[in-house]
Amino acid sequence: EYDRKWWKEAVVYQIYPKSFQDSNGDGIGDLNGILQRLDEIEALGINVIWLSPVYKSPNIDNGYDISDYREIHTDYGSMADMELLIKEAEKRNIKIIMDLVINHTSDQHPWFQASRDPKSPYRDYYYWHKSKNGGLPNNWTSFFGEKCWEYDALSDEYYLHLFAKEQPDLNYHSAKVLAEIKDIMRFWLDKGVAGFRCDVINIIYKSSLEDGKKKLILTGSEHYLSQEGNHAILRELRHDVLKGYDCFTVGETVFVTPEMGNALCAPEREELDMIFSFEHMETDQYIVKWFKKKFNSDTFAKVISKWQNTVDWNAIYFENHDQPRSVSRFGNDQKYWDKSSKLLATLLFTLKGTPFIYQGQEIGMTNFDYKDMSELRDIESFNIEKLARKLHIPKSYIWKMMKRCSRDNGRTPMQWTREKNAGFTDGTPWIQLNKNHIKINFQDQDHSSNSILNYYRKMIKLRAENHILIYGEYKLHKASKNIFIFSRQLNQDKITIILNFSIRTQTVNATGNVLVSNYDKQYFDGILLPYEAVVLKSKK
Ligand code: ISL
Ligand code: CA
Repeated sequence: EYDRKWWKEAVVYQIYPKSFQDSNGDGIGDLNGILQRLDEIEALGINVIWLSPVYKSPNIDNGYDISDYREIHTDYGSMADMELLIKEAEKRNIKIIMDLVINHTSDQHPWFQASRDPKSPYRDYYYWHKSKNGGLPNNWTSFFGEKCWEYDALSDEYYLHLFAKEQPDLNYHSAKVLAEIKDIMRFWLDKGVAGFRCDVINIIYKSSLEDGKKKLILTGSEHYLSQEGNHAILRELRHDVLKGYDCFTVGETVFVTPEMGNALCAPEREELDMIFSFEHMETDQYIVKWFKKKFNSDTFAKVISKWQNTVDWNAIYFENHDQPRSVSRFGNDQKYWDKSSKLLATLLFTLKGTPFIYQGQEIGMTNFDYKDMSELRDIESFNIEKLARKLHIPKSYIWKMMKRCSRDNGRTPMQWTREKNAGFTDGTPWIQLNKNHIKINFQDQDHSSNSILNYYRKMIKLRAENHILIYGEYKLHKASKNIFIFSRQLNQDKITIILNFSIRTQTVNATGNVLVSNYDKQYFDGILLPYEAVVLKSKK
């Protein structure tokens, strides 16, 4: 028999609260808005909601810069609203996991403010260092295209920040920091949350602050990527906190190979339960995401396959709040918008692992239709634009980079209706809606049996009813000529998934009874239409 776990059988829905549903007309999504949409989430077949940060925060990085881990941002509501949301979700058998952002805090966090005084007991909560030879303490570079050190006049020293300068890194060499984090985790677990999505969790421990080997990106990263000390912290959190609760963790882990992935989430390691790996999301880029190459579905399929074969249980995802929309990226958001959205859904729910849907993905939302920088809101985009201008990259090319790669592609408000502001808000949205909400919206799709939304519902139901799609062994059959074929096997049963990632009609050799087809085929004759996806059932 296989190792049954509720979080393996679950389908997770990620909510980016700011862009999901506004309930009070201030243009910002909020907790009450989520509450109003719980029925829709339940009807989709969701078992777990991952809530992107709703804590108190100056929102320099939309909540990934926390100034109080035990308070709700007033934009989103109150702690009472949060408790009600947990309770109402539970009534619908939906659990909630929180975003745990512990690599850094906000520079407005009281710990950081106190730590600016060299004599403060909070001084060692962060990395404070003197200038070295008149320059910065080391040569590291940040995730957002800047230097990693910021000068603070109050203490005449620099502090480390791997992300924006408003996000100082916590120092895990201090036992006090880890003790604080454990308390914060218990605080939320005691409130009834069912676990955490752990932000950049494999870089929290810096083994040394020495200069790094000069690299095109992230100089210095060999001193903090998945260090032994990082593994030790994860085991300690598991042992001292998580073990006492019925919960799970999914780690956002950057720059990991399948082998490193195993070291982070194999069950016997007792660290994380699953991870978001990035390799498949990086198949359409050169070195950094800002330099895109043409999407190649064969490479994509091979990378996915490699992970399926190496890591026993992983998070399956094609979108989140940091990524452009999958249909615009891996599918075709024009003529084959419907078919390719459904093809990607077919893949999402038939791979081995826990599937994560990002809000709007279930209705095939696409990248933004903005015209210039003034419509963007993301700090990463602003910093990269600044850097690109400094490097004399032509303005028109910079805008092209933004259009394809900006994180705001995934942050346009949820398209609920065809009306003005798409039912997201009665006020002025904090970020512009995509004008295509007239064509792409929840309400229309809810009423159309053939919609992408109803295809998602069907696939989620199919997965829930067929343990073979959850626990079955994965096997690759073909990843070439834009055709991806794999199977899942359990006991005597076999399910074969056949995907045509192209606009060409192609033929393949496969037989079985049709379980699902994005062309509503009743039987399969080996001919694959553009972006066709078909799931066949047979005996081994
Ligand atoms: O978004 C990325 C690429 O554009 C990633 O490099 C991203 O910065 C990285 O995956 C870490 O992301 C997480 O931590 C960041 C935050 O800005 C992201 O929203 C979050 O998902 C810092 O907390
Ligand atoms: Ca609001």
